[in-house]
Amino acid sequence: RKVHNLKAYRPPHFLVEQVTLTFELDPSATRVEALTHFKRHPDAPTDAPLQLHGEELQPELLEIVGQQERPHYHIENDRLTLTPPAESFTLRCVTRIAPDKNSALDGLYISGGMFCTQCEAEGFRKITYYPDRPDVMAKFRVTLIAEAQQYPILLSNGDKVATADLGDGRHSATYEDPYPKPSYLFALVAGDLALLEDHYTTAEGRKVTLQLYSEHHSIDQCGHAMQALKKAMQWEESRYGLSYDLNTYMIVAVGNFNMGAMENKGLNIFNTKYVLAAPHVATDAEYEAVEGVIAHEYFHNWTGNRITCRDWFQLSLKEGLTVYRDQSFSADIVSGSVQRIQDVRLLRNHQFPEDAGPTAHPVQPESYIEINNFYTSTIYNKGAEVIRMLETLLGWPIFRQGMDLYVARHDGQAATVEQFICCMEDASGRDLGQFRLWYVQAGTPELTFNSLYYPESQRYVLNVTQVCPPTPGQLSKAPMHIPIRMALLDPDGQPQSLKLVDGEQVLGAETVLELTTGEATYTFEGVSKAPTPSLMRGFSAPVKWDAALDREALAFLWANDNDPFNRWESGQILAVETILDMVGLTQQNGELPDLPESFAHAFETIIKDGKSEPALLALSLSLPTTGYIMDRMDKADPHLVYRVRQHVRQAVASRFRPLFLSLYGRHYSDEPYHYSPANAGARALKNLALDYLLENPEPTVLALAHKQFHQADNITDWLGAYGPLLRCGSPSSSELTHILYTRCKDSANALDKWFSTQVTMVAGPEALSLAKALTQHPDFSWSTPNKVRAVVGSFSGANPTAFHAIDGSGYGFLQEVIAQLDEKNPQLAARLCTYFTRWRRMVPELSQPMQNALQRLLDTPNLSNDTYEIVSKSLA
Ligand code: DPP
Ligand code: ZN
Repeated sequence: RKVHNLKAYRPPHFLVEQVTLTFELDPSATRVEALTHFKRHPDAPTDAPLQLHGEELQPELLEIVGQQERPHYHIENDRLTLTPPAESFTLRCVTRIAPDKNSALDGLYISGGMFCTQCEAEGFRKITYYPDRPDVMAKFRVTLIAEAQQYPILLSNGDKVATADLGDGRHSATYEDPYPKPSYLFALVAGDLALLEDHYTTAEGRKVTLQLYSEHHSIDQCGHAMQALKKAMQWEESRYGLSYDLNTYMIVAVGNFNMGAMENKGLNIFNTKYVLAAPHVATDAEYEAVEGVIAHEYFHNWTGNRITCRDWFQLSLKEGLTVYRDQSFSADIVSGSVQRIQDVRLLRNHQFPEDAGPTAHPVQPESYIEINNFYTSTIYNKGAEVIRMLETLLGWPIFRQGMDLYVARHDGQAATVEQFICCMEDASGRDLGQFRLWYVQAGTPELTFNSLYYPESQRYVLNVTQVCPPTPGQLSKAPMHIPIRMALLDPDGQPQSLKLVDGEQVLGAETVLELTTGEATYTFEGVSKAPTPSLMRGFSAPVKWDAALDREALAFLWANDNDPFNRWESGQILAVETILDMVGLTQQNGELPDLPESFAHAFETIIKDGKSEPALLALSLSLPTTGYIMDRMDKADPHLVYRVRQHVRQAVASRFRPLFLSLYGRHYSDEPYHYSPANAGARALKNLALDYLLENPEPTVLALAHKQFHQADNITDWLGAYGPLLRCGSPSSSELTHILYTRCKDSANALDKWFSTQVTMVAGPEALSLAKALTQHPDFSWSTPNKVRAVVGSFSGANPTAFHAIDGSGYGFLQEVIAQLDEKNPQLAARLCTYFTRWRRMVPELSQPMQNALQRLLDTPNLSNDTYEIVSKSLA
């Protein structure tokens, strides 16, 4: 299979100045005419051929405008090669495509009766022959022609410049986008859609019309997204001084979509999951996610669209940077500390395992077979952490100057990661040579701290070492440039002021140490009381660390650290260590040990904490996931970890039953649902309490849960009661399942949660037959990625005991699903393969059947590049 290498990058031989597209939309035979004006790249050799991409296409017509004779060309391996007639010329190309047969949801396809597109990364080549690479930026003029009755709304990028009634039942609309863009940002939509409209006036005085389109029945669920969009526009102006640059900003909600959303210039296309929000269809977490994704796509207008990527190896240039920006936005509008903890949880649950597995790759990958496989947590979330470290190292004002320089220098260009770093260097005057390693070295660095306090000299010595484990193709690593944000807490939990021996200045109560070597020692003086170190505050680098703290110190930090992230983190470490100890004891003795008193006491202090905001407290009282605990084991046994974790939950739940009951009562509300961060936090804490209480489902608690389920007016609370009731095997489950179905049946997004909650919460062998049965449900569809993710994704990723069934039945199910889906939708199939990639880390009785499932996939005939790449790398 063809491997694409960063080193092989060459600029294009021909650039495109203008492309004029005309679509005659027809579900089974859409005619696409492209008039593309090419101009030879100034550096290209004069005899360079013109090379165009095209997949699953046949040209019906190919001619050079103004020339009688037909051009010479040949087509091979999805490439059309043509001898150019001149330095600059216009090619007319007509292709015919069948959107109704496009089940890969890549290129032009049909979702719920509407035409829509997804062109990132390489979908445009399924529409017409074109240099489908991001460093070719062109002005687009697009005319859409379609039946007026069936497709009254016609949309494309930019401003609408003309409309016409064609007299034969068809109508047309023409759009012009004044900003040159790569083909991956092209979009069109045609359908019968409802519109929600609003306005925003930019700081520059531009009056922008904001349009949100969705199916008629869900247009009343778009208000939250509209508010989020306005907040994002305002936030970017105040934080970055960047304003929107067209007269219209359109967002279309689409039911069948592979990704979360897509930042096409002026015409975002969104998975409905990240647009629609109403009390009965979206959970609190989804209300937050809508704000985050709306902001993410909006922020791409500058970091992605105005400045795009030179090639796909630079993907994190736009994605890491834009995730960093949307995270900062959410931190500002929701809660900084809650947001930080959630971002870290996401990184640890997805990126750390990826970085420790067979598909590990640097933030700037060196090679790929299928670029769609590289829209990963490493590119997005680790990429965002790398940007965040730059902000930490340079400080916000200098970082912002670097951003301004980046925009000033590269606006209108297809840029590289290297150019971005150069801007940060030029703005700060600092050498970021070593920092660049974050982009090219894969793997999660591991820090080990050791410290000693000398009361006589009032000195505190902190020693730290770093190592980065080998990853595929990278056996040894150089030390990285790692910011360590730290403080030394006195016995009251207050940070003491810091002064390094030989250092000129007093550093204040918190400082950032810059580790650049494999080992370093820092000596602080004037430390009057034995301190507890608070290290990596705010998660100052995407690393793992061992702070070498005993349980007492962890409990102290869990209760007292004035850094909210570290307070949460200390509780997580304490829980992981406690559970791992108990796992060891269970293995030795064959029976579950009692919950250690030390943990119970520490937990009690937290649950009695009256000061923390409820959302933070809910996070603090949540145990680390089974997956995260397993990552800490050489050979992971999901069944054992699950059992021990459940045992801890049950022990805590019965011991603190009165406290959980009082938490529940205090945060219960009869008010009608209204989303706000504060309300969401209260619901989270209340539902967490109920979740614990239902570990011991006695009548009082069951009554509370049923009351909540029957009386609540929102899906957050329905699921908050329904999920744990299902898990504890309440006899009312099937009745509740039916009631919940009737509440959800009119919303695909609500139904997704009806599906996923069932396959997640039903434990053991029953879950597999349930998952299989649900794939036969009339509301399930293999063509809708959200549905596949709700059933197959939740089963494989969120139900460890069922997926890892010892007879291999869970693996067999996933493997068969992947093999079948691969023909229809390779991107989705390849995503599902990631549940198999960590097979080497499992206990032998599981790793063997997992490996077998991967091998059977590899042996599947006609495997797509997408699936082949993940499977073959996993087995390598
Ligand atoms: N649509 C994806 C995102 O916004 C890819 N650009 O991240
Ligand atoms: Zn993005």
